[in-house]
Amino acid sequence: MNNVFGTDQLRFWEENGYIVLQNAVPMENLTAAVDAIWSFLEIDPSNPENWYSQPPRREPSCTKNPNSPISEYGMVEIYQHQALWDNRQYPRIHQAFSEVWKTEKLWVTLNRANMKPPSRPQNPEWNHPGMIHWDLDTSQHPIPFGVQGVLYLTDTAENQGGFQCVPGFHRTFYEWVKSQPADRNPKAPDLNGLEVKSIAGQAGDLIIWHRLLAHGNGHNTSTQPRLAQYISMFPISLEIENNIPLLKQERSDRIEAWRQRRPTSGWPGDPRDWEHHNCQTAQLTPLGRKLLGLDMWK
Ligand SMILES: O=C(O)CCC(=O)C(=O)O
Repeated sequence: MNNVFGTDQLRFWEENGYIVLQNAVPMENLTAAVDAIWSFLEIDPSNPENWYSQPPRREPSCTKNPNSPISEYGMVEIYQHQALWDNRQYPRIHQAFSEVWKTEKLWVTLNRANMKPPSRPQNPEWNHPGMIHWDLDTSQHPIPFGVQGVLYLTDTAENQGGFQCVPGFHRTFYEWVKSQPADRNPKAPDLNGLEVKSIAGQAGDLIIWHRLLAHGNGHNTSTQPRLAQYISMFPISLEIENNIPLLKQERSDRIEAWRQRRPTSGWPGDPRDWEHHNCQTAQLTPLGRKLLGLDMWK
């Protein structure tokens, strides 16, 4: 496949720490993923009253509504649906991650989706202002390179609760950190002096970001829900390749999760076990089998 990113986009990536691939998947894939999220949530989206019908789980301590399949950040506990797999195994998405990693030998993350309804006074539990964090411990040395990604399933305005980040922070982090107290939170920055930008996008935009960018999702003050699927890819690290028992364990955890339509270990998961009861094991293409770890990259 031809490269999907041009020189200007790659320059933008170096500079800002994120990059956007437009039309990452066809429209029918987006529609299927949106339908899957609503079915999973047992919500008929045609009536806006329904968008609020699942009370959100409070993150990260899960003290409120611990059995809900959706969190106050809009994280939807759906992982193995065919529609999600069809996006993961879409060749253009793999090509984008291959260009960022400079290798095609990647595994895909078995991550979830997002649905954030608009805030409104009647549903204060859904009035989440948004969050900014890192998914890694930024006190470690050195911080290994890594990326994360999100696919916008519908057009998303700047005030619709979509992806937000501190652009360029992957370059300025090391200077910035010298100005911070020793007991700073290594998972979330003090935002004083940092500029958070909301990234509006169209349905089908895939945003890939450097994981050193402080990031999160925003406050949905629009009139439409925000819908997205998280997709990232990573090379099978040498450490894992060289450590056969670890590779076996990780592979079998992934394959079992796919086969049983359940999350891999470490995710909150869905107490209803909806995917296990309502979905078939997703069909994988030859690329999908490699991205899962069912077949090995040669
Ligand atoms: O919802 C988003 O776009 C950002 C999600 C996020 O913060 C994460 O995946 O760590």
